[in-house]
Amino acid sequence: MPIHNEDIAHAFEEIADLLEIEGANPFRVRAYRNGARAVRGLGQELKILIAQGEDLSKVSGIGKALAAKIREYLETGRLKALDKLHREVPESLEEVLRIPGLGPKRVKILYHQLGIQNLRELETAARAGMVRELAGFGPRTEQRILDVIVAHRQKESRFLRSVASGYAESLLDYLRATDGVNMAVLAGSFRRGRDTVGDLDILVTATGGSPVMARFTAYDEVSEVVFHGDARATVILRNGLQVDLRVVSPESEGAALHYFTGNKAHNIQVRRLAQDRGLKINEYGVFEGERRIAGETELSVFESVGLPYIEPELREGQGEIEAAFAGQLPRLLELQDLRGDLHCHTSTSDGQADIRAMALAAKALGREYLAITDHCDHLGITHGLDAGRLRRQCDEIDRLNEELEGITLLKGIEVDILEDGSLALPNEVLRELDIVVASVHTKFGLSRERQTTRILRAMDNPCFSLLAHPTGRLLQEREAYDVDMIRIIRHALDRGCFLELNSQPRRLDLDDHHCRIAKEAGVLVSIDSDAHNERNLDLLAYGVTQARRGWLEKQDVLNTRPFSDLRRLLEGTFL
Ligand code: DGT
Ligand code: CA
Ligand code: CA
Ligand code: ZN
Repeated sequence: MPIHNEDIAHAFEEIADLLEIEGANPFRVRAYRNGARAVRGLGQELKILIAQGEDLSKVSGIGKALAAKIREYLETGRLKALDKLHREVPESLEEVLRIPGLGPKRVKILYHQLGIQNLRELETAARAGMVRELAGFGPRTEQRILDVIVAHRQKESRFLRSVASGYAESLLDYLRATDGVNMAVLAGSFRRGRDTVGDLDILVTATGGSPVMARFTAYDEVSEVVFHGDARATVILRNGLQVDLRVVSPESEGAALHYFTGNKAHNIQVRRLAQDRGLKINEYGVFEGERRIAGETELSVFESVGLPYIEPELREGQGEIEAAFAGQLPRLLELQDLRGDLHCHTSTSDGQADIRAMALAAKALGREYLAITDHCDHLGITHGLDAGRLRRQCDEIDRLNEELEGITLLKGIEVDILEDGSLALPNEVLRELDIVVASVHTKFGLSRERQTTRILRAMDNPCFSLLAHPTGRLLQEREAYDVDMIRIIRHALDRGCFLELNSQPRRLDLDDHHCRIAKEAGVLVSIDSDAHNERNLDLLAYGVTQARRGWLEKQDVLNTRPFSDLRRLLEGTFL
């Protein structure tokens, strides 16, 4: 994706909006708005103008400061000023800002006077009649805000698994505390482990007469009841998340669980197998004529059509039925198979805890090893390490390894892959390390060919160990950059290096599809937390779920290896 004038204008407008919310000097705000207008009015792509040697600072509305910003954006694909604002202003305010009719001026008032940080809080305040009291708002504006929020919610697409799970847990606990309820669990895409979910599907088994339906629709967080029947209801929570509830009696538990876990393609295949045997499968059971022959457990459903149990993460209609019949279902990776974590940050760069604290926290989670991989000093990453500071960090790791029992620290770095495929630190520095985690943090917009070659070339460096977050995607925020992942996977095999499955819920990169390709190619995947604090070390659970969707088994994953084997494998990446 080349950078167009519109991209730059848009970034300037975003800066202006965020500055205005922060209450910045109005002249600064106006400068960015004027800059956006000037850029849109140029009539010629900025890249070309610069190549022609045009002095942008002379263009009316741009000036010296913005000219420098334009160059920064064209060269790096980012604006530090915008990144900084994104860190300062609550991210959720931007969803408020996107509501038509709510410009930065009004958002600023809502934020500073009512403390509103997101749409949900705005809706609550509007329903409580607090918004109309603000200067410049009034009852009609308040009503319009509510209308827009409701319409917006219907368009709201998918939710991150990590976001949905927070809401799901409290709702499940609430339902479980209802008279007559035996079981309340999630089915649907959540149970299949998808990284985002369209809605939550809750299955409850309860004895007849349980008040669970009424309790569900009366749940505190429900903002709208879409449908309400005897065995089925659909509601929308205040954050916009839709929840479907199905209630069945306990003897249908397995059949219903299978039916509502899906996906559709998997369900259709299983139903066909049943038809071939003269059976009928629905959410209540497996039937031969009128007689129920299975359905209490999911296993009984599978067995009724001659299948072994198939894990929910595999139920995508992507060959799992065929594999099951061939006796070739994978024995899926489990969280406790992971022995270590090969990517994390400390307060030496942009993390929040020091090395010792990270080591102790990892040990408490049962990890046997942890690679310390702070950012290197490049493109102004806050407190990135240069060669000198890295050497001091290595000394500290040596000391800690002497002192700490039960966990081994690896000396590492997260080094930038530059545009030409070289690494941002010289090999004489990298060679001293146990692991070199390399990643793309700039120039996301290169063509597919150039982006792919850039990464292949980086892998050719004998110091390269592991490609972090290989596609750079940020779920619901940024598309993957355009690369030929198949070629990268093949090259990793040739070079004896590894690919990461980054466990941050917004990354989960590699995705399930590429995990499966890596496995088939014989390239080991490393499931890492990329933790920036002690708490995030447990994000590995998200990575494991994604890995399971990618059919990965214990032997397909680098950090299931005991430390001595890991060492050897990492040394193999050094020529
Ligand atoms: P999502 O919500 O878009 O992330 O994806 P799913 O897979 O959760 O889809 P959803 O919520 O529409 O349906 C949940 C599960 O229930 C789905 O995996 C298959 C099953 N299901 C839903 N409706 C039907 C239906 O009419 N027939 C059959 N056979 N299965 C259904
Ligand atoms: Ca669903
Ligand atoms: Ca659903
Ligand atoms: Zn990182």
